[in-house]
Amino acid sequence: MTRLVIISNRVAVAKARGAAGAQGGLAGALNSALKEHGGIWFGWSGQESEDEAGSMNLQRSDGVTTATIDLPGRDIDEYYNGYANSTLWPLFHYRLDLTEYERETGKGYERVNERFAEAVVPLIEADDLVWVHDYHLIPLGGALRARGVSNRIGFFLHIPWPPTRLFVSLPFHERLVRTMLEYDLIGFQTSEWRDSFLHYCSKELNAEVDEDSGTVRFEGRSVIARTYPIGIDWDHFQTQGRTGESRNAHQRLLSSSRERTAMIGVDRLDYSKGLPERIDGIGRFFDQHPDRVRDLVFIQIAPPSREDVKSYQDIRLLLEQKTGQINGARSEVDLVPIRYVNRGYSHAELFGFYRGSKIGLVTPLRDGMNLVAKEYVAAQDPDDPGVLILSRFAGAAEQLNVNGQGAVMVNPYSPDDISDAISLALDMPLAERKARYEAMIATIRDDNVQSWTERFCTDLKA
Ligand code: ADQ
Repeated sequence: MTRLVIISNRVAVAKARGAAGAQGGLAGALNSALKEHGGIWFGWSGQESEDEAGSMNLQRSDGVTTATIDLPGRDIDEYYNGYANSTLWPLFHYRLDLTEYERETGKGYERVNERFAEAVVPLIEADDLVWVHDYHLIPLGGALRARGVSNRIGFFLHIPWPPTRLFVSLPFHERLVRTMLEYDLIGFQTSEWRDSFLHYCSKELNAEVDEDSGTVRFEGRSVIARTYPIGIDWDHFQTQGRTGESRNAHQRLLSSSRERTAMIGVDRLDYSKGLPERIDGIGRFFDQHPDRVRDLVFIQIAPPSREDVKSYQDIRLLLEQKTGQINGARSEVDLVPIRYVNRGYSHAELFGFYRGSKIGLVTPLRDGMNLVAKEYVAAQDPDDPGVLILSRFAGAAEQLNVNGQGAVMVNPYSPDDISDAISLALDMPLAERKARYEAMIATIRDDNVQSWTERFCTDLKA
């Protein structure tokens, strides 16, 4: 069988089981694909190296080899905090207002991609399938080709691809996309992101594009762009839901919310997730229905992420302020309307919290997919399911908005829309909740992360 070489910014080794935390499903799926195919997972260790050279750390466990390198402090600043998280992340989430355009960090980004290529090339064997992940490593395919790697190389983008008129604000945009055309297969979460990419290739590069097959022909090479919506690790998640830890979390949530309906949000603390806008929507709901403060408790779980980047420090402050304002205005001695929890939980605990919450509020301003939406539905009791409220701007909307059934769709920028959706969900009769749940559950169960991995690898091989 062909070996698999996975390359991503960070390597999520299955150390202690369940400790993979925020990467849970994806890490598990890639680990199991690696176990099946045999192969290597290569990436940054997350550590800063003492010197420029940096050595490689190889580890083998359960038939999977992980290879990591440390990065010098300057590389971490320029590549990771800089270009990846202060330029590409905001730009690809349509946030030109937060995007920084610094030539120096752009150089650092290219330098680290070269460093990655240099380190990983000796590990690649003739028939290996190479699979590169996400926006940190867009130019890696080109860097590998320049070193003579002629294997099949695929790339998957976990985040959106922006519309051409936004993307061209990036200095050297053409240089970046040209490197992408060195891959054999490029995967996107939704057809919207794929179409934006094809549009760019045709309009800005004058490439020959076949929309149906997703083929892009350019300067003698051809690459295929397709959609592979990522899913959750259904079996693993259900197993987590049967643990004592999960049942405990479920009980804790129920007993603490008493007669009130619990509504939950679970996100990395990131401006793309629409958290302040969500709080505004909840504020609007309480303004419009002051008598319902006693019916609803909102629980927001949001562990901080990327804390070295200023826009992330800002969003945290803003969220604390907005939550504090509503709680200040609406709390009673025995009641706090919003519980804001600044930490992460295991998937077992999240399962229990989702299960105990009759409303799941997932309102990103823009999101590649959003697996929390799928996890929320997967954790529901089929005989008494809760209601998912979902942003139309999440990639998951392409699958979970099924002819007006499925999730209750909202525009996350509109507090009135969020308020209306909460009203609808609070009063929704059981029959409708079941019908909406039924419309979503098959795709969440069957289009899981294993079938996602398989589809991508099969196409890459072909
Ligand atoms: P993320 O932006 O991190 O991922 P998401 O898909 O919602 O977003 O979450 C990934 C995982 O993190 C989920 O399994 C979730 O349970 C976990 N997680 C999120 N918040 C958590 C919390 N507060 N505590 C514990 N765990 C938490 C990126 C893209 C997404 C895309 C994924 C996968 O931004 O659009 O869906 O990659 O491709």
